[in-house]
Amino acid sequence: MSRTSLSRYLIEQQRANNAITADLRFLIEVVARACKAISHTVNKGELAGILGEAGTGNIQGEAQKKLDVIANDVLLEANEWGGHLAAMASEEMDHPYPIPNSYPKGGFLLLFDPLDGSSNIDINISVGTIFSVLKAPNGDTPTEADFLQPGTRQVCAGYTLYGPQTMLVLTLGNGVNGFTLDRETGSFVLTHPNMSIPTETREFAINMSNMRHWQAPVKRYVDELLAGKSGPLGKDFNMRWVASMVGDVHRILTRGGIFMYPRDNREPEKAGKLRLMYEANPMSMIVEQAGGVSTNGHTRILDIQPEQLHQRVAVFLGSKQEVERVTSYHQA
Ligand code: AHM
Ligand code: MG
Repeated sequence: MSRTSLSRYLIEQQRANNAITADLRFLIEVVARACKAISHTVNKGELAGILGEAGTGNIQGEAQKKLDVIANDVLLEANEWGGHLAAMASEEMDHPYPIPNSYPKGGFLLLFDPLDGSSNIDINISVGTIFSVLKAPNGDTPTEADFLQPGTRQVCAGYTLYGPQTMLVLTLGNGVNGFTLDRETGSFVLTHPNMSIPTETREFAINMSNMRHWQAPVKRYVDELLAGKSGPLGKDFNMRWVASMVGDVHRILTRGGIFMYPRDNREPEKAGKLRLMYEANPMSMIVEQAGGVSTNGHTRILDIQPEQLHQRVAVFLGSKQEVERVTSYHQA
């Protein structure tokens, strides 16, 4: 059986469906190439001396791991010279990275969390890269304000999961497709066409250790999940928490579930832990394109007008029935 490579899939999308331009196709190929390099480095682990702390912090005051910094550099270097981008922004950089003047500029903005799930790096558990693509509104000299577009304006979003297999999951706005890296040929192969999230589920994901800090609607909902068959939901639920959003979302795309990272009372000024532009928006586009739902408890995440590049947001995403239920509890 002949397999479809990522390159062939993208060419066919460009030709048949006009879903993407040649520039966007090139952009995705470059991101995929960078993810292969990151995958290779992640696989080497301590053999390459790349585990542990970098000794630096990012703008959110989080300690950076060596691999956070390496993955960020790989994505910057891969994407700066090709002429497809106007600028990049990363969870690990204070400000946007304009394309150097020595290179031609293109019409897209690329945003990424270079290595999501940092707490899993040193313990050999799955991590991932998340990315989002927007159009640059003002030509080739973008400002920070140009990035502040709602998630509905994303032209493409994806993630690469560095797990037992390395997988790239991609949406161009017409469904979700999963590609597995064939390490022998070096190409991503379409293995999971038309991924879709079941409407109903019996599985939830939340960091339960924060329970005492949650707000009332989330407490109520999780109490009902835990009450199982004899409770108001009338069925038993199972729990999984990878602590890598990429891993948790990938499970939900594969067999359904609900993922929650609510805002809580530890740091009431923060609207959650996860970042809107690098994590919530791309994952929400993927989840919606797979038939799921994604909200911050009140509104659709993709409709939120961003105010800051690094802003945080509460996240409830996954199987429609459960995300709608917990969202409705916030309105009660
Ligand atoms: P990171 O970008 O610093 O790695 O943080 C994001 C991660 C998500 O991947 C994951 O869902 C969450 O943080 C885990 O949080 P917790 O440490 O509370 O389990
Ligand atoms: Mg992250």
